[in-house]
Amino acid sequence: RRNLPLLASEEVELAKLLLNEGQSHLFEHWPEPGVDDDKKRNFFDQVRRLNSSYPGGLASYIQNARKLLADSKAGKNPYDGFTPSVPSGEVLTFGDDNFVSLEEAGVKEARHAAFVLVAGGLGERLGYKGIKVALPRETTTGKCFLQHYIESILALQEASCKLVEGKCHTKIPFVIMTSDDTNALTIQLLKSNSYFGMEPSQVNILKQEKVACLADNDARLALDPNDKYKIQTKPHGHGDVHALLYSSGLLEQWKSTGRKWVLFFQDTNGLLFNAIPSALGVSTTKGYNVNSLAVPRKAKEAIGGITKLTHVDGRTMVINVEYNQLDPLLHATGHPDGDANCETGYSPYPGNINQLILELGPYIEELKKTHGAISEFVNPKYTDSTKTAFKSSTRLECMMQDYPKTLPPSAKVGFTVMDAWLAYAPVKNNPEDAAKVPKGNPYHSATSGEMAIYRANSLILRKAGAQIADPVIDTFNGQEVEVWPRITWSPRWGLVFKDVKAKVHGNSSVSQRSSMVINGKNITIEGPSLDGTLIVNAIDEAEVEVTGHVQNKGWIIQHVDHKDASEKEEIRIRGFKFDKVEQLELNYTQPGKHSMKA
Ligand code: UGB
Repeated sequence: RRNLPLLASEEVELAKLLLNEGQSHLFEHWPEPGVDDDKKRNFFDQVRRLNSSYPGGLASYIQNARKLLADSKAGKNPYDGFTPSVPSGEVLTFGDDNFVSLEEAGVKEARHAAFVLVAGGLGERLGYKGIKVALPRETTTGKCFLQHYIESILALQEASCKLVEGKCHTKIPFVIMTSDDTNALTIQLLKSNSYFGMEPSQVNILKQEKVACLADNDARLALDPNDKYKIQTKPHGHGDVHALLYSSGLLEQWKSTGRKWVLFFQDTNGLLFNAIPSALGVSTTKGYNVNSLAVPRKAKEAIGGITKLTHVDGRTMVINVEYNQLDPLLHATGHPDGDANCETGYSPYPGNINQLILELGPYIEELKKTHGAISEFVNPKYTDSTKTAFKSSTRLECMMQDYPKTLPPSAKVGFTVMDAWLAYAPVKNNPEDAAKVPKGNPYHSATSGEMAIYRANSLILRKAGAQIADPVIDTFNGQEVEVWPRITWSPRWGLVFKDVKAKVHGNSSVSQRSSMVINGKNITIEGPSLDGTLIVNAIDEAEVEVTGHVQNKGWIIQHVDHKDASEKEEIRIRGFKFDKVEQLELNYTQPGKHSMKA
């Protein structure tokens, strides 16, 4: 008290809170009043923010930390008493009758949905300086992930409304969770691109706060090494999204406007919207309170495994076991090979892609109890086996997919498995790390993320009846990948398989060296044979038929070394670029029917 400036009563309460929780070291170095008073006030501003942004306040944070740190020191396993087994869920096959009818059910229901993108992570593993949602999803159009996500939501909104009689004014709400690391750049990206066509009122940004770092096993808060009046902070993880949604009041607002579903997704999965309509169809037809999307998982792949956990006391739950915990859990429960592939060549545990569909009503009821607090964990790096000191400060973390952990056994928790080629191609790893991924496991890099889009689109067109050439194998940034024809389309053209099938006729063919960009809604590919590059742009009111033979020099793929500083970072990390030698570009800006015979 001697060294505190004259404090407002709230600041006194915050100081007491810290002292009661064993944090007197935070004040020990403070000089007498009159010295650094502004800095001392700023310190309390920070403490106020840390206190109000954590469910239960800073006292709860410190108490939770003490408990988790003690458990960690004692080597307590969070899965003690649980036996893992392989759960059963919905397994979908792309393009079959069941898939098509689920897509239809999902599109119909989409007007009752709200989307939430968690985009607070900086992507240290990718080694890219900007925000990840600003990265091009693919480079035939250069459209970034955020643009693709927004265009996909708008396409769903339009298609869903079309299915109901009369006028439909639904605007699907879209929330983006940012952090101090991503907030300003995300807002700037939206504003400088007119929200990519979405109405600004549809978009809500919720910024997550970081949490205090912990210096030791007593949960003494760490001071910032560069500022002795500041508590060091680090990200708390994507699990923050639940508390933020709860405290924002948006959930109640959505409920009052007839929303039924909240769909969560991550920052860089360019294939995700291929899976959304059918997965939402599963949620609605099965009545799932929680539906997690999954893909077949390669053992040791850095995605969590969806696991059925059975406790000795009889409790069971189906939950994600994070990738770094699955192997020790399996070893500890009589599986000597740990996280290993089975005879299918995949782990028997489906891979969690962190796309969750929650039913809004039960979600709100649960959050009324928990206020969005999610089960946390701590991962201190100890200096030695006595586990008495940390190499660097640590903090509590939480994950959004742990939401079902607090649900009662009566909750309907399910999952939906789809082919990875259709639904999952994240961009997470930098070129060096990706090149070290064991052969046969996915790279999760900018290279594989873009190539996966061409592969998926080629396979979808094949399934629709078109003749798409086989891929060639090539190596970029040390990663061997399949190079399929570079085919992309706008979400409004091919939202669901039925749309694609209706717009592509069986005698169309595309050679391996070709690129095709379809940018418009009513464009029918009436059987052209393409050997080169074709770009078709059309306004909605134009009905365009493309036919005939298109032959030109096309776009040639050039290798780029990731160390080549003369190239832009977003090109270097993918390891290739297009030399746009020749193309046929068709632009339809007038309404009416158009036929193009090349
Ligand atoms: N994110 C935030 O918004 N805030 C944060 O504080 C941290 C992250 P990572 P991770 O599907 O590929 C997850 O780092 O956590 C956002 C699942 O846990 O890319 O290693 C961030 O911006 C795992 O089970 O992934 O692994 C990004 O959008 C598996 O499903 C998202 O959270 C894996 O993703 C994920 O952050 C996967």
